[in-house]
Order: sequence, then structure tokens, then C-alpha cells
Amino acid sequence: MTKQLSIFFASLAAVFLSSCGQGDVLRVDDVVVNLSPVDGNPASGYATIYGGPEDVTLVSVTSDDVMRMEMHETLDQDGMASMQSIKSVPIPAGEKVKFEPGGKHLMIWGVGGGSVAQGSLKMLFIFSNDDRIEVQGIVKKIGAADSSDKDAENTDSAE
Ligand SMILES: [Cu+2]
Repeated sequence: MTKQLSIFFASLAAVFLSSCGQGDVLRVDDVVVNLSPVDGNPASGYATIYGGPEDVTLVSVTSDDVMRMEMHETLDQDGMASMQSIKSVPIPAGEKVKFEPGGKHLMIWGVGGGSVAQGSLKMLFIFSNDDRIEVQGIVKKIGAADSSDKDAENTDSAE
């Protein structure tokens, strides 16, 4: 009886999803915050964002436990890598957008000691359709793990 009921609801969910795009759900995954080994230098943040049923724009990433957070993009200008801050990032429906070394990334100043100690930072990704997705970014200390990143700024210019 219970089993039949759950099968019924499962098929109902399948019908609902298929009637709504391809069933894509806007979500944020693999959020990592790499602390700089140099005191006072910003941490760099990376994430993977999966587009939902409609095109949206990522307009802000915030956290209560940082001093400042910016979205940046690494540019290659005449063979010299540099970066600039960006105001928003388009997230097309059903597509994957990565924040990764050498590309789009988050620059984070003043990650709170409590978040560092517990190894996770609560962050909020805010989208143009007013979706707000809260995630726990994994805070990594460079040198403690296997990361090859030396420094947020150096990573940007090296890649
Ligand atoms: Cu940057």
C-alpha cells in the first residue's frame, strides 16, 4: 500500500518535471574557498553553477562572514593575464557555468576566523529571478591540502 502510493507520487513528479522544461533545476555545487597563505591577501572562490529551466543572471554572491566579496574574470591581454571585476554572470537554461582557476572566480577578503576554523563558509548566490541559493563553501588552507595554488593573485596571473 505504502509502496504503491510512493510509486504513484514518483510518477506524478516525473510528469510534473517533464512538463517544466527538461527538469533542470538551478543549483550551485562544488563551492570551494581557497585561503591565501599570505596574511591579508584575498581568498579565491570557485563553484559550478547549473542553469535551471530559464535563462537567469547571477547578480551577486554574498556572505555574512566576510569583509568583501567580488566576482572576477581573468583576461588574457596580449599574453598577459589580468583580471577585472564583473557585475553579473549569465547562467543559460540547462547549461553549466564554472568559476575556476584562470576563469571566472570569486575574490574574498576577510574570511571570518570562525568559518576558517570550522572549514566552511556560508555563502548566498543571488540570481536575477530572485532565486537565492545558500551553500556551504569548503574553506581550504593552501599548503594543508593537495592544492597547487600558491596565492590568489598569483593564481590569476599564472593561469
Ligand atoms: Cu580576482
